Amino acid sequence: MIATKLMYSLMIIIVIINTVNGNCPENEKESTSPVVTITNTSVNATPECVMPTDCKAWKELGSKQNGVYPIKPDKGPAFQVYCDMETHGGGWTVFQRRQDGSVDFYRYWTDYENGFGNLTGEFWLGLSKIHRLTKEGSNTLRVDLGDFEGNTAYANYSTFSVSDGSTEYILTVGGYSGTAGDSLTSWHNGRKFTTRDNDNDDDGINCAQSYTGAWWYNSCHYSNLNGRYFNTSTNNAQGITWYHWKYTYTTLKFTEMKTRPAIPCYNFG
Ligand SMILES: *[C@@H]1O[C@H](CO)[C@@H](O)[C@H](O)[C@H]1NC(C)=O
Ligand SMILES: *[C@@H]1O[C@H](CO)[C@@H](O)[C@H](O)[C@H]1NC(C)=O
Ligand SMILES: *[C@@H]1O[C@H](CO)[C@@H](O)[C@H](O)[C@H]1NC(C)=O
Ligand SMILES: *[C@@H]1O[C@H](CO)[C@@H](O)[C@H](O)[C@H]1NC(C)=O
Ligand SMILES: [Ca+2]
Repeated sequence: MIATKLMYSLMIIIVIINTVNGNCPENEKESTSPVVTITNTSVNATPECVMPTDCKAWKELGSKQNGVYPIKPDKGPAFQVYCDMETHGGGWTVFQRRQDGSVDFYRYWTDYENGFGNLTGEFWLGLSKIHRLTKEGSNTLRVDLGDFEGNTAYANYSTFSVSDGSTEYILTVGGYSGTAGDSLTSWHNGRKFTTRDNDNDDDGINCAQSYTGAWWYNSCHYSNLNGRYFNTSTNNAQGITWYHWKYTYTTLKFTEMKTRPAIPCYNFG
């Protein structure tokens, strides 16, 4: 009953938003399916239509397919994200993926702030968008990992948020459970973000330069998911690593980072 009510509320809100903005084609109002077809999957492409606040809202609207959806988490502009609708209940807004080394992740501050890559391939959604997704309510984080032998593991965090640009996107993370071990809380909770051109870490060197990545470095890291992509399993802390899974800096084949509200939050005010 509650789910049905929420679904109707969401649908009405979407119609209102779209009518106010007047930016959806006429025929879309007649469509019974909320799924929209996205042709341009670039992180910086303009979304076609104003839509729900995140992937969890899309999921509750009835969308079951993984893929690219437009979202509008706050009063700022809408943007596109990749929604994982399958993993552990679905409704996850994915903000990072590594899988084949096709995208260069050794980039500067502006790129990490705004995002880069391809939402259906490798990408970083952007710190400013991750902040907008996590600044309100209670959010969770899930990290999915895969190695070159075909093993997978995950880390689940009951607390997750990223502060705004004026505070260098401080990571707040805690409440670990999972199979990958916790390579975030002890060294990375409360840390600012560091890139090769913006050193906010707690080490004499620039950790992003030394470990060819960009992360919430301390002095320096137990995890480096934006590190260099190696095409084979290697012991190299400059690569994509999650120390507490392997207890070595073994480079990984696959990573995905995703967030989801902890409790339903339908505050459209
Ligand atoms: C997709 O969007 C990006 C960013 O706006 C733009 O540079 C690119 O040309 C677009 N690609 C297509 C195929 O429309
Ligand atoms: C995005 O990446 C996917 C998977 O690698 C690829 O199939 C697709 O062609 C890419 N799209 C663009 C616009 O580069
Ligand atoms: C992840 O954490 C949430 C809440 O913190 C918990 O309810 C859930 O069972 C956990 N999931 C897994 C798969 O460990
Ligand atoms: C890894 O493989 C990809 C795709 O074959 C290739 O483009 C890339 O250069 C390789 N990277 C390294 C570090 O060997
Ligand atoms: Ca430093």
